[in-house]
Amino acid sequence: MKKTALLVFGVVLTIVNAAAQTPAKTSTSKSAKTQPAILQQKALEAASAVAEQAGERVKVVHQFAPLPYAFDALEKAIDAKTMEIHYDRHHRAYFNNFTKAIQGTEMEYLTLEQIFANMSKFPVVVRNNGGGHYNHELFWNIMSPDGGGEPTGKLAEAIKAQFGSFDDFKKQFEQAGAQRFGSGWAWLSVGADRKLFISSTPNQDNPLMDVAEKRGIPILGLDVWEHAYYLRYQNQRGSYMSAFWSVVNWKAVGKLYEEALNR
Ligand code: MN3
Repeated sequence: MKKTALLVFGVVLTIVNAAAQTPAKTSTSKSAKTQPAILQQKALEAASAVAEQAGERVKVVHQFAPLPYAFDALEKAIDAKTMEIHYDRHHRAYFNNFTKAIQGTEMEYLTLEQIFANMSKFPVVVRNNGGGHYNHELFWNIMSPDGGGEPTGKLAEAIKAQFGSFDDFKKQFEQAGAQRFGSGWAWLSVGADRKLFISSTPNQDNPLMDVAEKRGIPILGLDVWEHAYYLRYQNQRGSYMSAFWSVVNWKAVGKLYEEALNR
């Protein structure tokens, strides 16, 4: 049996000869770097295409990446206790339940984006927990203790063109979050027409899923589940959403925007 470990953009893959009957073994590496899930997916897809050409199957190794900052780093918007519970319990549970749910199924050979694109064909447990894993990884990576301010460059231009001004954009985005009844997310995404749009999804759905009302590539997401804000803000979701802007990492969002345009 031919087995090759690939390290692509910090993502570890194990390639196993398709003819082999032995189940694929997975491997991880301490050198793997933290990457937004969306960039990991791109790397995985590229590696997967190469492996498929060689008649091999790629088993995707999902990773629960370290939080890119300390629990108390975003204090100006989100308190340390909320961050700790949110990352270490909620996100970790989504991750564990997702990897457990796909074990021994065809989904082990699919990237998150490939699963999301066919979401309606897969079990709800994968939709909730795979979505939960992806959404939170994106969320952690579009925030930073050095965040805030305004976007620059191409993203700033696109926001102005699409929403009138940065302030109008923020208003519409907060509205999407406020109008989400119960649990869910507010999103800024790039549509198939390459234009930005704002949307909201229930539970752990996201715009990459074939079940989403409006589909696109998310570049900014805000968790509006009560677990994301209740300790400090109680029922004041609006106060949490307006504080969120002080920690948004526009540099990271701008990078995701350009990545989305380059697909
Ligand atoms: Mn959450």
